[in-house]
Amino acid sequence: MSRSITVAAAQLGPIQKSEPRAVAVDRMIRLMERAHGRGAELVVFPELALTTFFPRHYHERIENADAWFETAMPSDETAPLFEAARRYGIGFHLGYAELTPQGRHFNTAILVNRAGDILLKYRKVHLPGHAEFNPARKVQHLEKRYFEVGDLGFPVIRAPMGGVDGINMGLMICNDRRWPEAWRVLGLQSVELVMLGYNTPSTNQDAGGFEAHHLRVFHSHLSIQAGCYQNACFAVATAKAGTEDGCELFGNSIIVNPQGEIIAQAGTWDDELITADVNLDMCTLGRTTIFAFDKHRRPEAYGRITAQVGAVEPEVWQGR
Ligand code: CDT
Repeated sequence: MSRSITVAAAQLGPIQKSEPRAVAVDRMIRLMERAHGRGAELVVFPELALTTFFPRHYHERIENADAWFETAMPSDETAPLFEAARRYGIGFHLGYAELTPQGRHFNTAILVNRAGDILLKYRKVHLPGHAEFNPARKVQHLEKRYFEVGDLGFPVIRAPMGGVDGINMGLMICNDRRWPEAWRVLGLQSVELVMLGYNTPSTNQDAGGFEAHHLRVFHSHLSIQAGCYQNACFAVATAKAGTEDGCELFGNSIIVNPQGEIIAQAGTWDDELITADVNLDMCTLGRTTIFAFDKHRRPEAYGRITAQVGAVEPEVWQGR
């Protein structure tokens, strides 16, 4: 029996600081309705999908940022997404800011099935940016101020999705996609479908002229395509795009196959649905040949990957 599923990236255009969650949720439900019309069985929404990308806004008193966080999932405001999942028989992935009952703050993503059950939760590990206001920056990126490093590792779950009995599904969030370690930890759990959302500024303020504008999208795609190829999996990568509160985020959401090819790509920087039919059996080739981990990996040579954080300088050749 074919292990095929139709997946969708539901890119969101900008959400302004003044816009309440209900506006975003309404737009997401319209995208789910459209996805259903196109036969999609799983919809992937972006990182921090319910609000503007608030880490660009500085709150001197950190607790004043709590208004951006969800204390329950579902909540009264997000329940309509879960109802839409049941109504349309569609699973979904949602990124949001999580405030736990213990007062901990995470940049979180969940995977929900068509019955409205939360199958998997992931908390972002690679937090970019800085913790203090930086007067040298035109736009702040305060993820390190508002979030703790995720404490759930990179989990993968095998569960029914769409018409397929069991799919190995894993999550990462935005900046994680640039880290091969994140992909490989998912790959080592036989992940077949990776879902990720992102909010990525169109310009790199730290580049100092060394990163041309178009390379922003190139680096995002390069990372996702390499991750899929090297771990023999599919990915659905969904942007929040457009100009939020004067700050531009790029779109270019993509769906990628295990050969590393882009099989669908968004063309706008607004609400946009892209879909692809994904045959999970396509993962078998890579994982039984060039990337048959059990045959070819050499962990005894990879010690530095987990033993070390920063790079050290190499030994210097002393000459003859
Ligand atoms: N949200 C997120 O992780 N964005 C980063 C850009 C950071 S620029 C300081 C990304 O890797 O896309």
